Amino acid sequence: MFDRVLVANRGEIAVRVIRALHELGIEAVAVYSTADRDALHVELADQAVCIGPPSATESYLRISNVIAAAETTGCDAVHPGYGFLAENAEFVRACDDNDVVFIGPPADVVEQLGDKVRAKEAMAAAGVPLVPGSDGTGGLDALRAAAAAAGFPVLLKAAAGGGGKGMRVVAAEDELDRAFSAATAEADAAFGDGAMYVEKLLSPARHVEIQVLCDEDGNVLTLGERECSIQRRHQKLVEESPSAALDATTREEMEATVARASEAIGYRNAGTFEFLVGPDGAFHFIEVNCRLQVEHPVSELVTGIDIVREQIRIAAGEPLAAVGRAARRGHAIEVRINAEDPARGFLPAPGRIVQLQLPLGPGVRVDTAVRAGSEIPPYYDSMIAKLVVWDDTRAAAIARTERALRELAIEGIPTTRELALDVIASPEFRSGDYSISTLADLEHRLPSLASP
Ligand code: MV4
Repeated sequence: MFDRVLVANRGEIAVRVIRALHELGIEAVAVYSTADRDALHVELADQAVCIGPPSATESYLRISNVIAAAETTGCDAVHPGYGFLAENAEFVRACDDNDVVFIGPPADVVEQLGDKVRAKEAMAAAGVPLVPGSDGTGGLDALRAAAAAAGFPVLLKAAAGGGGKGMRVVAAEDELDRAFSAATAEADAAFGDGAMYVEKLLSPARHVEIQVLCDEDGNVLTLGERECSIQRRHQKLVEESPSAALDATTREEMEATVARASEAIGYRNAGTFEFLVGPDGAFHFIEVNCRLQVEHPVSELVTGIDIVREQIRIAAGEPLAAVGRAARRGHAIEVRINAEDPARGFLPAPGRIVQLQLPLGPGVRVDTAVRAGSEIPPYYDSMIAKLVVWDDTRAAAIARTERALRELAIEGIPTTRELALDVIASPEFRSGDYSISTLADLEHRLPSLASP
């Protein structure tokens, strides 16, 4: 096992990883920008290294600084968390070159799956159902033919994109030209790669993902699904497991598909396979996330497996204790609390938290790095806490989520707490019958968003 691990992240996920390290008897080394000098992750770590000024590109994203921090403190491994360098193949290679274990999949796997077209090719070869669309990237003519074959409306997607970045809906043939030029330019500017592909737009659709763990011997454990359809502008707001969209047969088919695909591509460590589930209940692969995800606690609560601990054990060469399907029990719901102002179109609203009362009690977990007096810096993600709740049934978990959200009190900055309360109270959420467009449809009649 490792003696000392660098935590290459900040905020709640850095704290989450430090906790797992300490429980394994491993020393944690934090990195921080000058904006995070007084942050909780710095305080909880055994050592901390300043890696630059507030701007993420000059600190948390700067590979040379992160590697230097690992080297100078004698770390055996690096945990990247999510975001920042978590899915950066160049960073994984830099770790390899410096004999620091990257806690995640190998560089070539990260690189292959980062290219969404290569990922789809690999999935097709493994017999994973895809959304109809182009076989690869192409110029306007190739994409026009693929779009016509799939049928409009289509989605134009950037091969280097993901998570909704560089995506465009094209309603009809005569819009393809303009959309293609704009999307190509945008993707080129954002990713340095303008390559495009098309897919038929699946609608209404649900966003359902499967969590997987793979050890260094190639053993695979699937931990079931997370339903992530409640989102606005590609930011998930509520996640839950199990999903009301899946019956037992479909769930097993999805998990068997993911297990087979993981073996086929030589996947290692924790990963998430994203699918769209159509109105007919059929599932279609969209992408793989080669990292620990924000919503991982939902799967932890229904399986009892500490995913971060398993990531560390796997990276140290230890085998999975169980393979196949992880046993699960009950229902888990996660609500993200963001420092955003609903009165200003959910613009990030950094500032000082004056008062903080976190919910406690049975079945309640809060992952956060903020406390009373914390200054939320404007440079990073606006998510400040995750409320994660477990209970025996979905109805009980919903009641518990409402109870915990009401207990939560944050003063000093606006947050998405009230929006979350409204969503949880909505008949759409309570019925379990919702899709990725439900929140947008709901917004105009939610009390928290009513004009004063
Ligand atoms: C789609 C889709 C519908 N049809 N692809 C968004 C994130 C990225 N992982 C893939 N995404 C989607 N791909 C096809 N062929 C719907 C989404 C999608 C979405 C689209 C618009 C607005 C919100 C969305 C939320 C989740 C998924």
